[in-house]
Amino acid sequence: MSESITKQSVIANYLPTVVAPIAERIDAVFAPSNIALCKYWGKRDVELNLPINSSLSISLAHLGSHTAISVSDEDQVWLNDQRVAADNKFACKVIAFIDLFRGANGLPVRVDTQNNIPTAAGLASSASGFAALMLAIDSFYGLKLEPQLLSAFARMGSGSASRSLYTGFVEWQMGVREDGMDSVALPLDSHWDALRIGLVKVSVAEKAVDSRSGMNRTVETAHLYQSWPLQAAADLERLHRAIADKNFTKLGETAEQNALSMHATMIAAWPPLLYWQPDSVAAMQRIWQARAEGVEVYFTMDAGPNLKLLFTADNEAAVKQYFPDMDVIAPFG
Ligand code: 2P0
Repeated sequence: MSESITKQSVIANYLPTVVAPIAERIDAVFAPSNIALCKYWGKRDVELNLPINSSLSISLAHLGSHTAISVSDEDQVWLNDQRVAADNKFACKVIAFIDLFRGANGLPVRVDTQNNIPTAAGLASSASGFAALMLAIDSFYGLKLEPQLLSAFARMGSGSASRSLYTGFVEWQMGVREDGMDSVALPLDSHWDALRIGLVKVSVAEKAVDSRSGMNRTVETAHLYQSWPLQAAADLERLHRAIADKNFTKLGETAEQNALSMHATMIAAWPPLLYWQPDSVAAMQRIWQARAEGVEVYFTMDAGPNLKLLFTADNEAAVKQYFPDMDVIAPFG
């Protein structure tokens, strides 16, 4: 753990001496949202968002964030065509992230983000948001950073953003370096065309405890958390094998157990953290019932009440019988 290394000091090593816009505006760039099958939960360095465990995700194809940047006479942050107040938490995070690159005397900018997923509803909008912002900064300032640097820097905005630079399956390797420059995501060279993700929305309301505070609270107060790195390491290996073998049962079982293990550590935190609502539990029970009735469907959940279902294309109609309102995503197009 290093208290002295700052994001600014790490990033400065990789920037040109002068960082200035190369155009009045750049067209919006896109980054997908992602769902972790092996979760990122807990940091070994809070400043740099360095994780305690490696994680593995699947990107959500067309669902994510489009971000554009333009020169402006004052800093402005827009989200889904609405201007966000300058003292809003989201706007402050966006501007603070841009400051890491443009420096103290940088020109004011306008940042426009369009999310086509519900913001702060456990559908990982900060992942796609910071990944798209990183790509927009790279393009606006003409930085031409290598993919691994883009991933490492996006991670400093939000850990899960490191994974949103890529489509398909992505592994974020925890790394061991103090400056975190080996804590980057890499895409897996695997396609799984038949894989489907179902989004079951229980609530799209803003959550009371964001995942950043939730994970820090869990690390600090839950004794049960000590078992998490072992669980995550074993699950990561199982997922790699399941993906290589196209073994859907193994993939689904591992993802569901991983998510429930993460939630167990949250429940064991103090004050306790329970992101589930009664409808979340009802949905879990419906999934277990579906499995008992021979329909192969599994779920994963993040720091929120919504469920993400995992199934294969041949079972889509059967799963819809249980969840008629779910949105279905084909992550491999
Ligand atoms: C994940 N989550 O792997 C896990 C599972 C939530 C539960 O990554 O503090 O918003 O910005 O690094 O990336 C959400 O955490 O946290 C997250 P920060 P982030 O998807």
